[in-house]
Amino acid sequence: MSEQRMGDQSFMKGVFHGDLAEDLIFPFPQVAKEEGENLSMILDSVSRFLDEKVDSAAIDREHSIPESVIEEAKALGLFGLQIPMDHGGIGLSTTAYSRIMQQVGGHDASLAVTLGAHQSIGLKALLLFGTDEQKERFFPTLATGEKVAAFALTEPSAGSDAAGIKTHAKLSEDGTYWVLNGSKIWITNGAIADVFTVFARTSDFEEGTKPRLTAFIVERGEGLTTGSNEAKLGIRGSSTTEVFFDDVRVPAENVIGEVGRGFKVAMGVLNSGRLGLAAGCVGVNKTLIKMALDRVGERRAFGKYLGEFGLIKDKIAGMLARTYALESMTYLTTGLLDAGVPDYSLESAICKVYGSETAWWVVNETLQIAAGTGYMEEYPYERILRDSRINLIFEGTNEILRCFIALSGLAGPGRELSEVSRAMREPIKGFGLLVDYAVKFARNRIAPGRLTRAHPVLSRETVLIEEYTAHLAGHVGNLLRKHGRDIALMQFAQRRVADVAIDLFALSACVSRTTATIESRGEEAAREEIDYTRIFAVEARRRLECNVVGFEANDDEVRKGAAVRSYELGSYPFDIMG
Ligand code: MYA
Repeated sequence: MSEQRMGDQSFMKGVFHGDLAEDLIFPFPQVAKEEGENLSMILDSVSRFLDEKVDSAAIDREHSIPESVIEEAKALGLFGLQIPMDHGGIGLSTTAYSRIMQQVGGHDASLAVTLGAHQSIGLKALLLFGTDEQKERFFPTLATGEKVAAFALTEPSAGSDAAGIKTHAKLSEDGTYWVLNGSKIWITNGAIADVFTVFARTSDFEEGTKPRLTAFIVERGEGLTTGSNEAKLGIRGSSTTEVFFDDVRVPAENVIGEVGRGFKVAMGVLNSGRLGLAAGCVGVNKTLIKMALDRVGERRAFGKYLGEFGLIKDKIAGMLARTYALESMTYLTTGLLDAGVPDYSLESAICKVYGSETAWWVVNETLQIAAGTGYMEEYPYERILRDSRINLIFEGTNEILRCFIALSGLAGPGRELSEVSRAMREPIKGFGLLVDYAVKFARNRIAPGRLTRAHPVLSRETVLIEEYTAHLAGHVGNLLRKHGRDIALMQFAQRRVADVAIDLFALSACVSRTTATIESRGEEAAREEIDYTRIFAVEARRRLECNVVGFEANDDEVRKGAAVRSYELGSYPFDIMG
């Protein structure tokens, strides 16, 4: 691996260059012994609390989480999981935090979202970018849950387009405070939050130019009001409201990070927040798998248990393998973060997309196995299905995240190619660069990235990763050479690039984790892990083949044409009546 790649410190960004920076993903991260013991104890008490006190059907029916449940969650420390101990929190790593979110998410989505909005994103900017003074001031009450946090980014004109924010802040003449005006929508914890991380533009509005955003800590008080709770499809026990700022005075010392660098703060928060969501989805999947297994073991049809039918076995195998892939990629990424790897933005976006889609698929299949029972309100299936739908939307829609995965991955090779093309215009000055590029190009052809640390039992899966990493790098080069900057507008191609990246990361995570299991427990004891990896790899191969073929042969233009013509008509054009 070249030094520049090492410097990137992102496994997936390396993959876009055709590199497999295996030192970043091997060995599969383990929870440190001391934290593991602490985590087991916390998980025991959290599980007891969830089983004994959290009635999800009632929360859904009543559209609220009982005060007693929130109070007990606070008493258990669930509002301060990652806040450092010297500020009154438990000081857990991201891996341990995510494992707890997994447990909560697997039991009750409304509670998970309330806790997640507080600490996955609400107070995260303080944790990542806050000054010692700010932490000192806010953490003690946030850690105990005496105060609740929320993350206020989204606006009517700024959903996926986070840069479209209109809420603005103006510095007072004496420079001691900012005056905040505007509004936010769909703010989780809106009705219960006391402390909001708010993103506002601190540059004048100029059509077509990106604003300078700044992140502020804003306390509930004069000028800050919240709307009533929204009626929602799912996660009904969580609070979602509008938030209004009417000449709210925010002390200058409440700026988080640098003035004008708020977009970086927002993205930093979301990069880490998306992992909590992915972990929640692991929990949802495990709960559903348990429900599906109970069902197929007790329900009989045509003289057999459901579990004896081939099509049911197929569904169960898919659930197991996809959940294994999700769990592996999520905890591989939390491990990277805990190890101090600075850039995990691509990996966390992949976990969010794959987690939300896998949970959506698993809930649908579990409901299908339960058939009529699954559709009835009396049973939990339909509630879990409703609760799971939001995961594909919030913390970045899966569509916008696919574009982000592709474009962020393409940026490195894009920069390299533009440097090379500049060097070609000035071959004498750029000679060294051209030689480097030619050497790398030749090396990638003869010896594409290799995973030498994968266990030989997984050689087929390893070759699949290596082959398709080379394909991805090749197609990325072709796309960039052919379309240049226009690739930013080509979402069909971006989706294929993102889907290849998602499968490569999932497979790499499975291979790393299964290798660790084989090495520690032996091949025989790693039977399930090996089989889950194989099942996932067979599914992934089908998608990879299809996506790679699609780079050259596709019906993208036909689809675009059909869509655009329908926009003019405004409806479906046919009727059998003529
Ligand atoms: S909170 C609201 C969620 N909103 C979003 O997620 C917004 C989505 N939008 C975006 O992410 C961005 O706007 C996109 C960029 C990606 C579209 N990391 O020109 P650009 C850099 C690092 O591409 P844009 C909610 O839902 C980029 O490289 N850097 O920007 C709460 C570039 O840098 P440079 C990044 O076109 C729900 C610069 O920024 C990243 O404007 C409550 C500009 O980039 C990144 N990620 O758009 C949830 N992205 O200039 C509670 C961009 O140096 C959940 N950049 O080249 C709790 C969990 C529940 C558990 C559930 C259990 C069931």
